[in-house]
Amino acid sequence: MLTTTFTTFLLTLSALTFAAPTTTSSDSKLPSRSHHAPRTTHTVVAGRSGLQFQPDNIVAEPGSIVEFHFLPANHSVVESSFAKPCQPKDHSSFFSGFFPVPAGSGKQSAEVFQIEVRDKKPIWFYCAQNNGRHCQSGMTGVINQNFDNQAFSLRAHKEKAKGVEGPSGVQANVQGGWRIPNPQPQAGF
Ligand SMILES: [Cu+2]
Repeated sequence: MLTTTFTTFLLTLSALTFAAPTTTSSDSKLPSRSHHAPRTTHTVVAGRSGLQFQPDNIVAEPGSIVEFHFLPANHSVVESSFAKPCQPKDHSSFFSGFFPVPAGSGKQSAEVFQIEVRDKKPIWFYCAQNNGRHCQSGMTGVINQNFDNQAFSLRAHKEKAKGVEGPSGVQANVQGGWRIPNPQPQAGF
């Protein structure tokens, strides 16, 4: 009798132990994509109508994707801080590499660069092309600007960028996002 009760207790215990839901992560590469659905993609075009990103002031929910498309001639996108507009924010800041596209080809780059928005904090970015000083000439932007604080506005950021005297910085490698074949070659036109 006692044995039966004890066995029942053990069975109940093991049922409880194995009833807990388990989560698995199959993707160990960095950065991993989080698994939100449905997912919104915000398209940004670099280099249309001169040295600028269009749009350059993006509001994006956490979990959404910002997809950069590149027009002639040779643009890039790098994450910066507010305080230092034309330098990578830190060693982990995203960097797309450069996207050479023949001038006058009427085409955009065959590849795009995607980043995932992780939270609601402002993400500042710039183009690191030094031939023509793109960052200093207005090629900066922001995702999730704090609209309640004009001290940290995109306008203030562009003013700061204008005053940068040295060259713009890049990372050693493409990182912090996905450089992939252009899934929407007509996007942004
Ligand atoms: Cu550029």
